[in-house]
Amino acid sequence: MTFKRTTVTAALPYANGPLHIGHIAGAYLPADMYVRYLRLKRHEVAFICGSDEYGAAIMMRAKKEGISPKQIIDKYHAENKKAFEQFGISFDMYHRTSEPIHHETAQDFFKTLYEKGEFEEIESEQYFDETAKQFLADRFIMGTCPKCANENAYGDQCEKCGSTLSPSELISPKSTLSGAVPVLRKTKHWYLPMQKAENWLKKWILEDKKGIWKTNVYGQCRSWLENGLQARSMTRDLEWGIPVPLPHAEGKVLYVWLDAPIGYISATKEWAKQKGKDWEQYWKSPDTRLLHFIGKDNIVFHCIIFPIILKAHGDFILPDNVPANEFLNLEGDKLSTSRNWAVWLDDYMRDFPNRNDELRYVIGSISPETSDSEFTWKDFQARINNELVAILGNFINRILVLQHKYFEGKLQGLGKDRIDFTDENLRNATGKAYDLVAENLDNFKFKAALQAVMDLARTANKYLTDTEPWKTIKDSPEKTADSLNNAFLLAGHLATLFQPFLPNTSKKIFDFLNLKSEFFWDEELIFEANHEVKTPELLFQKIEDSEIEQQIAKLQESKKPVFKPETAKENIDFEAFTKTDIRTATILEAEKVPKTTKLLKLKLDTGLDQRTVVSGIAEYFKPEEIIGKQVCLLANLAPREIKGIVSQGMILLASDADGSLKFVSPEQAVANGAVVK
Ligand code: B3M
Ligand code: ZN
Repeated sequence: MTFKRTTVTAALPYANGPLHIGHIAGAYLPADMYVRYLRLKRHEVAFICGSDEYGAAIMMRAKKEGISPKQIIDKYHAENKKAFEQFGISFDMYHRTSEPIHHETAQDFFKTLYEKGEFEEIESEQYFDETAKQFLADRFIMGTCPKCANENAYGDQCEKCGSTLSPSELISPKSTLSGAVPVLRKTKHWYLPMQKAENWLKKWILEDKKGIWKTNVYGQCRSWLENGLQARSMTRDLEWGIPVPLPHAEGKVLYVWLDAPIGYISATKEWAKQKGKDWEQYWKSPDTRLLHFIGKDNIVFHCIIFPIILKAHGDFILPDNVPANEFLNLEGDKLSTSRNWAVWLDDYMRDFPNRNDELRYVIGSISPETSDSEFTWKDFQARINNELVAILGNFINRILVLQHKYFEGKLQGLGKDRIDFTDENLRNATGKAYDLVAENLDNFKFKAALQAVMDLARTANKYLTDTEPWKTIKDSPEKTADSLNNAFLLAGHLATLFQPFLPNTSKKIFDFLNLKSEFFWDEELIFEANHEVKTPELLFQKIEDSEIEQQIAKLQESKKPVFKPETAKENIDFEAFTKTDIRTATILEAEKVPKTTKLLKLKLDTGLDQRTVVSGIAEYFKPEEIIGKQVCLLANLAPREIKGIVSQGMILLASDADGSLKFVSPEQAVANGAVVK
């Protein structure tokens, strides 16, 4: 089947936070490289994306930041759209699901399926928060994981042991909105009976896509299908979402994973309207190829649920391929927005201005295509310095320097008007590189494709070393001119081949070569005799150790726990406070309490007397290091026996962000027994 056009979608990022390199590696850079490649092959492409602006993820961020969901999506839609543009992800349309055209499209979709009887109306019991007066999405219920006893498991997943849960499995569930214990309340929703689609899905995926879809994608679909599909509710009791377009559906919205993929269609509609094109060609014509670029956590939604919806609606094409990537990890740990363990795209562009291609190159070289991969700043530096600078940059610089040194920057025709390869090995190597890059990109193997281009750059350097133009210039300048001509042709093809991966670098090389700024894949690249190339500039700057050290320090800094102060206690009146008798005291002796790990037995001079106090500070202080230290003591705490020792009072300590304990002491020594008031 030869396709007339390709619709490429990239997962709609939730507009609930900034973009990081994991997003770029997972979906957006592969999609961009692929689309740039298609455009260079003169294919008709629609590259579609936008912000995913509904669902619990948005509401949770709004609650966390204490602002409305609308404010959240406006903030992060604008930020992410700008960051994608600045980084050079070349969408044809970056839309957003809060736009009216999307509401209409998603509601029409729902109504069509409803009227075709594709949904089952089911009444069930869901958790309801009587304080917040709303039903609770799974993410808004927290409790103890039945599998690992993690007390902060969510209603849909335990992040500690990774188990997928349902709210009813949680032990002592609580609402994260109000802290109340939720109650079960009846509610009606419209379910998609996915099990009814199993047969055609098994044929379409397990047979027709076998050996075509990537093994990580095919494998996940197979396990979903072999485990049997369940009916899944396509509506939710949430305030924030697209209203269910039915009577008696107040307070109900479309399930975000029903509306979001339809966002690809509404975005295409908007784009086609602006371009005077027919959107239906991109979603309904059998001669259109539909590709979804996503991360592995979105596979089931794009390979099973969305195709069921498309097919149920009728007359839509199904995705031809879904080349999902695995995850990118960072410095030995999972990238995490919530733990601020990330390289934020904005930060990168600010810290490394005009060096987007360097990041594209590194991420492209470690693309997590079939398994998770690792980003480290040391590797970032090594790949840039040892490959981009030392191989590609060095080659381009050398030939420009030599051409100006020997021939005033003019390519010598050597009796011909047009300059083409005279070295057949080079011509063949170049032709092979095009074939290798095309074959790998056609199969979404970005790492291999990128390395094939870099290998041609290695061939170019070797060609220079073998032909030694700096030596042949003495006896045979024609030989030198000829070698350099071949080298410049190679440089032009390198620029063409790097275009999908390093668009800015390609433009720079074409500029150095004094050629137009873009070449189609199959376009002839020939120099005229006496073509003048420009004076050399550096293509890349080396990454210095200090730059990397600064980035690693920044990451370590972010590892420091974000301090969450304990909830404030209720107010007391002044009289209650006056009942406490807090005094300064000096530690005279300190020793570990036998058979315990946390306790120290202290002897204090309280100014009133000398007394023994047992304190749970053995994990934070060595006995010998605190002798002589002046502390504050709650002196009139009733004596109590601890491990057989009568403890008379309590030392005051502050629990720091990392959980460590620090003494509360007067800033200057005062007399023991001084009253703290
Ligand atoms: N926003 C999930 C995600 O960002 C979701 C993708 C929607 S694609 C239609 O991982
Ligand atoms: Zn668990």
